Amino acid sequence: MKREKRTFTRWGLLALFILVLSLAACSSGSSNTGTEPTSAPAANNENTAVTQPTEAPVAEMTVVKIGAAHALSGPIALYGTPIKQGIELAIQEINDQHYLGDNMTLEVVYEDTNGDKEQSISVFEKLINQDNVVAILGPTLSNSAFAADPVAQEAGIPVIGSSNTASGITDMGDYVFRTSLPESAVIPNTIKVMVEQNGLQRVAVMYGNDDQFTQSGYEVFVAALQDNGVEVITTDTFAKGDTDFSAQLTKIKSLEPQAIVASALAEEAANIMIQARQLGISEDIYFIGGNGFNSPKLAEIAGPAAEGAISGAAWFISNPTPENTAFVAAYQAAYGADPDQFAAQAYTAAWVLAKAIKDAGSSDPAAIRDALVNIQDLPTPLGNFSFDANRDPVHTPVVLIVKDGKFALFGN
Ligand code: 1QQ
Repeated sequence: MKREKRTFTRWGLLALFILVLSLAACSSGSSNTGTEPTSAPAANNENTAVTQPTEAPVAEMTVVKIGAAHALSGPIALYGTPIKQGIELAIQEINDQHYLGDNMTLEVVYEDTNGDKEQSISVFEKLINQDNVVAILGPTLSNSAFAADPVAQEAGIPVIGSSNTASGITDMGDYVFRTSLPESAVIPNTIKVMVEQNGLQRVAVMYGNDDQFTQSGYEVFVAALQDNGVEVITTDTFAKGDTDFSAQLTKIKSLEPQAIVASALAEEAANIMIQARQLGISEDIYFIGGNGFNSPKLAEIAGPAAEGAISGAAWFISNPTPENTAFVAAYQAAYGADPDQFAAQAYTAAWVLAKAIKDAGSSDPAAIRDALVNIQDLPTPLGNFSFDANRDPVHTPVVLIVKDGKFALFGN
């Protein structure tokens, strides 16, 4: 009995030794698709040397997964599509340049939120719990962000919005960041410029009352109008998906404002502009909007009715900095179209995240969050990029005007 047991133990040890050797041989050529930092060198170099004495050890490749949750279908896809392209371009550059070293690359898991709150929540849950992403870029709308960002916050996964401009986004928690200038940092400047350069005094206000971005934008407009002594002669509301604005516009026409301030997403804004001109509201009465106006699709949909529309923006295509000109050229080469502000902000968000992963020297979400906070003066198409103490971006806004179907600089 005793002797038999010893023999068994010896055979067992031999089997274990063979197993270890064969596992070592296998893993020397495999790639790691997990999200562990590369700082741990290939754990099997010694064993590899035993089985393959003449070959240099093969370093493992770490693929760090990040999530991108954006509106890729539905009416909000007019924002989500350039956003996705901006992210793709940045990730391509980051990986091509071996920005994170020779052993680490980024992989993006794209998910479609459809611009919908509930879908944004489920997409965030999938990215975090199934894909094990280390950070999330998105979502497109503030309305979705207020629903989904708490999921990331609770899971300790950094989330970087690049198009969320409502007030209060980053108040959701210390894992929430954005590269998009909030309306509160853009609109007051827009109104000030319109008062100083156009003598703005009397406006009608329209806003979507079922969306957190259009509501927040409305509040910011009202405060800025008041601060600049501009009279609001009427306020009218609408909802997402509305197509008939004739009741509001007929009333506005009779009151003869100088301008119509519209806190609206692009599709509704375009329809409002078209119908205003159809109802005979003169071209001298121009539209003033916020971030919702910043898609080139606005002028594409509204055509001549968008001419003269004014918007507050965070970025302008002709900004001549080296980072911006390189970005615009690379985007044009990749997609055969001009980038818009949403693409520029999304491209910046992806680079900001890559920089944080690099600075952290780790793909641990908490370490990435801490590195994000410390990003200072990173050269980007938006300018030298830093977050303020609330994890919002700090840079100068611009005022744009639609001229011949394109955005031109009005002032800043
Ligand atoms: C927001 C916005 C929209 C215009 C994003 C596309 O700024 O929802 O916050």
